Amino acid sequence: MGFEGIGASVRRKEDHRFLSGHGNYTDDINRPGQLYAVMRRSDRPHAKLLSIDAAAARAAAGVVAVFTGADLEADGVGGVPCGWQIHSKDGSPMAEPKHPVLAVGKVRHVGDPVAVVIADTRQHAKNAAELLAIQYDDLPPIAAVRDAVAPGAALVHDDAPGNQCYDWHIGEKAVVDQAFAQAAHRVKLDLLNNRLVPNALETRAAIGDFDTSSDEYTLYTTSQNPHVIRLLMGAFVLHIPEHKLRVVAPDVGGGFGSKIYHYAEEAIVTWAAGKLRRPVKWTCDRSEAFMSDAHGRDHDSTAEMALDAEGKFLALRVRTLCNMGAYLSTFGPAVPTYLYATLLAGCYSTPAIYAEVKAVFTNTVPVDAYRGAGRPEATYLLERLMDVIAHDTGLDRVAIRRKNFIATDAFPYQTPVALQYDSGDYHATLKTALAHADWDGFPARRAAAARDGKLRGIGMSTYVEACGIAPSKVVGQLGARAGLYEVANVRVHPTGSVTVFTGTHSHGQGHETTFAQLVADQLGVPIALVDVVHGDTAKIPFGMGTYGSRSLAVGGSAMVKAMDKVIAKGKKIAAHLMEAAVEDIEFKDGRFSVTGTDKSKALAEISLAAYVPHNYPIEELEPGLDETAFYDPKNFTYPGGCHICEVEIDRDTGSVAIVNFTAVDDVGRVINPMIVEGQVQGGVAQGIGQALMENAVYDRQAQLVTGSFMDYTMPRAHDFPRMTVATENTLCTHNPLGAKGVGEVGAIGSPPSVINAVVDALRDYGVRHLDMPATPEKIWSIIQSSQPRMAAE
Ligand code: MCN
Repeated sequence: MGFEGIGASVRRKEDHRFLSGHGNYTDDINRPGQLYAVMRRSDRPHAKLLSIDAAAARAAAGVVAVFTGADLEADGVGGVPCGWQIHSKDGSPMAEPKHPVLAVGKVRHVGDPVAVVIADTRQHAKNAAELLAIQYDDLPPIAAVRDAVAPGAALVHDDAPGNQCYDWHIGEKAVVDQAFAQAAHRVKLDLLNNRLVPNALETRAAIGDFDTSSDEYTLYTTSQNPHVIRLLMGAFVLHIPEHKLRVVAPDVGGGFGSKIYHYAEEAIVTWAAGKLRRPVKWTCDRSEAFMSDAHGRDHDSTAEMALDAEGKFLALRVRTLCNMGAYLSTFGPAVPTYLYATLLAGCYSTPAIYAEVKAVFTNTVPVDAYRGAGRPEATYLLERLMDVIAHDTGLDRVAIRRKNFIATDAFPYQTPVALQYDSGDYHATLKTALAHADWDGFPARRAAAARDGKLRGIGMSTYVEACGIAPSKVVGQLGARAGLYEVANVRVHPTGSVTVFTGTHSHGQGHETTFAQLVADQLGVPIALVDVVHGDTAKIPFGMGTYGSRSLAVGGSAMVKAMDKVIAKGKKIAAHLMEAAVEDIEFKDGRFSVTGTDKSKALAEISLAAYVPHNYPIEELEPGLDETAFYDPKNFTYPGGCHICEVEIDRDTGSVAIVNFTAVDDVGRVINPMIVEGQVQGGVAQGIGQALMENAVYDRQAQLVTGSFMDYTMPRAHDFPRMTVATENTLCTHNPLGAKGVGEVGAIGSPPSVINAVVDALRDYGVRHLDMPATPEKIWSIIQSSQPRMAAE
């Protein structure tokens, strides 16, 4: 056995299970007597729901039940709750219209569930769902944010005047306005952040079960945070006390944020299982996922920077209109406010920042966090603005960034938009990235490409992100309706193997390996003897799940604290067994020893004594070696870095090939370098997807025209180059591991670097900005419609 502790690139323990087909996903679970649910969804974006005639569906083969919104309402089922309340700048709470589990009175987006058909087979349920006769009275649909705020726009919700959810702000407007009045340069950029569909490999699924002997409900679901689902669904939707509701999130095949939220289908199958006294299973198909999984991004922004004559930033002003979709998803309101606008300092020492964020309702699928959640939007805005500033002022792209970076000795650094960064070194990540990408050698490569008739460009993005959102007290003051601590229970078994119960949830991130590595490091137990249990409210203590790259920094820190307790108790037992003072016991590499002697005992000997307490200090110490710790961080962690992208554009087709990609990220102490590299690569792949291909498009009638993989372009392996991934490691100063998050850095840092490279490749065509995705069609049109300013070299 080689070294398996912190810093070892050990192979992922879970992969054998996944690669050999032994994963246990929600759809793999089948309960005796199980029925199948199929949702009938609205094909209208906005309409009054006049009537639903279910007679033919009820009479169809195999059908056990058909339920509508009226049935659920009559039974007291509540609406889908929102987990974060924002207040507008005038102090009023956001508009929070009711989100019925099944539509009542009105449908508000294509895909809004209207009725559920439950039958003995999925096919029977599907067939019957088509027999439902639904009468609608169409209302004017709204898809785009600008249409939603136009005077006289139809209302998505009667109780949200002007379609406004909130009108929020951060920063000092007067200070910023004054800085603009005195500035030598003012640079302005309008930009869109395209709407994305998350598309995890495993679509959502849910099984509701009811045990008549114990009156207990169980929900198996594709979730990133089973306890939060239990809390929201139990308390607000179905009114089931927590001790009678178990939520199990077994293996989950990717989430990227889209499986954080409590979805209507989870409540529907759980409620129906109770009514029918039989398990009810629902599995989403792919086209259904396009119109029912929460979407991501969808911002329409204006950014303005005021600069002095030397290019130092004086003030930043941002206005953003963001699309909430038809209803508020669990964390939707928090994304464009506390996860976006608070990041607008980026890695720059801009002294004054003012941002206004207006969130509006439209007849589209609800929008919520998608890998990065608000932070990619902030980074994209800032990093496009950097290049536009360079374009407009003639300053060098690298120089403008360096000139305005927060100095390496300025940490802790208080930004003007609430956050206090604890550590970072933006000069170091930039320098390393420039070297890896051979930035200085680019002109020669551009000239060589031009000789082959290709347009070549290079772009960078320097970013900071905030992850492991915390502390609970502060987020509570900001409107969160949940705590954001994490919990771990470390159970050392009598013969020294260990089970860790964590409140986080792994759905691709490799926690079963990295968390076992923490145990190997701290307790000296080989990872083969460590099991990590997550995702079942009946097994784990009340935890907050996985999102916002929090699992290591928050969940891992809770584990460290729990292991500290194990060691402290182990020392007392060891002191008793070896007849020494507790102060003289030290613990290292899995052994307790008496300082200055050759007396020592292995952890397994101590744990055996703890569970077989024949010779044990029973007067002072409880038996057992099983410790729990809760950890509520003092602050976020702040990874930062520099991504550099190099592209080549085919003039005839407008298609973009990424020929080099370099990511240098500072994620603090790294537990498993191989997993960290994989996380960066995955995030960058999603960032490249957003920048070049992915786009959820609604037409003016609010029909989703990119509702399948035929129309919604997902990047594939051949779209990616071999990436250079490296890390710099300034430590987080406030968690015991010194670790920062890594799960989202790739999706945050990469999109602006790609667009900056594309714009650079097109610089001779007078291009200053291009909205994502930079599709071949867009680029081809630019090339066709303008003459290059100068002949290519
Ligand atoms: N890690 C490490 N050293 C560090 C930081 C992290 O070794 N300094 C390891 C961790 O131990 C963990 C992994 O890297 O195994 C990711 O850790 P972390 O940054 O704490 O992120 P989370 O585990 O909380 O995962 C959430 C994050 C988010 S928010 C999205 S979205 C995302 C992502 O992770 N979704 C993913 N990565 C994903 N990867 C897969 N395969 N599937 C998803 O749905």
